[in-house]
Amino acid sequence: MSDPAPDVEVAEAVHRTAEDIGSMEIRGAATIAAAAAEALGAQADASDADSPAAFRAELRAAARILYDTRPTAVSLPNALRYVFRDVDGRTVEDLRESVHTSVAEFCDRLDTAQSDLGRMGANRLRDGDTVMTHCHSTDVLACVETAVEQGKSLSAYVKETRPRNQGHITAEALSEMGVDVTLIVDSAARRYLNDVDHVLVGADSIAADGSVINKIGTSGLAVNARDRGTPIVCAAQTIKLHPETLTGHTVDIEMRAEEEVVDEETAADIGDPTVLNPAFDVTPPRYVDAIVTERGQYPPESIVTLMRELFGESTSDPWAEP
Ligand code: RI2
Repeated sequence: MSDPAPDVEVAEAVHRTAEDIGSMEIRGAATIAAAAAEALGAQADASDADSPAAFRAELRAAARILYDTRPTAVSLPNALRYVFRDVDGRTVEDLRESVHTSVAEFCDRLDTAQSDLGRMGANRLRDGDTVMTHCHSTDVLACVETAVEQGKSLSAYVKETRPRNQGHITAEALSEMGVDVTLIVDSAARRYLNDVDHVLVGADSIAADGSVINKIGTSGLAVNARDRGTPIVCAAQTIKLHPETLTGHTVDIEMRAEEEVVDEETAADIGDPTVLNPAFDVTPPRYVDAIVTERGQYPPESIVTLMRELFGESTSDPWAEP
């Protein structure tokens, strides 16, 4: 995507947020969405545009910088679309205010969606159950937290999730909730699946056919879970539904730096192999038992009906030049 026109001012806060999303200082699909929306609010605040057209051009340029950070989690473009949808006004002041209203409404809806989803997901969990987690998903944690608040006692096998070990964040969060946590290396998952009542994963994007795009390793886990007969549930707010897949687009899988897998010195010691580091993979719908959203629980194959209802058949790209 092209750089914004050189005369368009983009706030420092937007560049900082974009860098933090790119480096995964800010990560997790829902967290990225909130940060991107808030960065548009910061852009509106920082703007000294002298006309509504100039204000809109700046906002578009900011959105483009945010959009370009990570390609897989659709919550990011969906957040940008949401904020732009309600930006309206005849003066710069009106526009600024409408950005703030829209950002606040978006962030409120994210919070509400996550707690509604948490209640749905908690209904699946029974007192004494054991779950297995992959990576770190705030939507998954919302389900477990609600179940714990309902008085259910839970145990968890937490996969460490190489290469970035986000499982450590999950382990800490679950321990703080009072869940009995066992940390395992990723390749030990199959060994313990017989002891597990539910595999719980999040999503970065969900395609119209019900495929779940989530942290690398999810698809292998799902195939193993199916083989063992362990139900696998994806907890994903509707902001993770990828509307462009309705019209045949595919979801880009982000490739990240080799250094996340092996440092330069070690790579040199082992003969400098080619290193591939895909951040996500695609789990076909036949390996997923249910997708839990704030709008209820869906068999993956029927998520398309919800996607149509919420997004229609076409999407806008507010970060693109008009
Ligand atoms: P929540 C994460 O991606 C994981 O893949 C996780 O399952 C997903 O986002 C959803 O996270 P990354 O940003 O929105 O760590 O449920 O690459 O928090």
